[in-house]
Amino acid sequence: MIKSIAYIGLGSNLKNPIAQIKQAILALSQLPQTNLIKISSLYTSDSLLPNQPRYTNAIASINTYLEAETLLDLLQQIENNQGRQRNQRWGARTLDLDIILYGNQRLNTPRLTVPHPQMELRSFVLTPLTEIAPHLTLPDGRTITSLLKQCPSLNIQKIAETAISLPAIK
Ligand code: ROI
Repeated sequence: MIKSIAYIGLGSNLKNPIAQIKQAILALSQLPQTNLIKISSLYTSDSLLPNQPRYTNAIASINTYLEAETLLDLLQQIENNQGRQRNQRWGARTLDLDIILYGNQRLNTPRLTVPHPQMELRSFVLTPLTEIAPHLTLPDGRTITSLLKQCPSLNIQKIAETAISLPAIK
């Protein structure tokens, strides 16, 4: 099996978003064949869509032996465990977990596109990603810092240094 570093985006804008994200980080730390490496600070930002509450977001990096689609299955289970209702695409949600990057791979299957196709428009992905992996580049060679410079801010604000302290959950 091959070990990959993956970056997971966490987001919530319903039912105590900070608690949702902390609980999701705990669940990530318990994934099989996976180690949590780093967790960014927590940030709030305006929704990309009008008339939704602001979101709270963070990024986690993991080392994993799971295949990308197996990882996706387990992330969707975590979302469902935290009461995610899939009624409207793009609707407000208790928890959203996205695979942003999976090693240096490009994937395009009916369920999964990696790198995340909208990451360059998402300050709430690029800002925490730059915080934990400032020298990261995409499979096409672009740097995340160059993407962040051209990305709309969505009034992003850092609200806490770290989502959770790692020793507390190990
Ligand atoms: N907007 C922000 N700020 N953060 C998100 O995580 C987020 N997720 C979404 C949409 C509705 C696109 N907007 C978002 O799914």
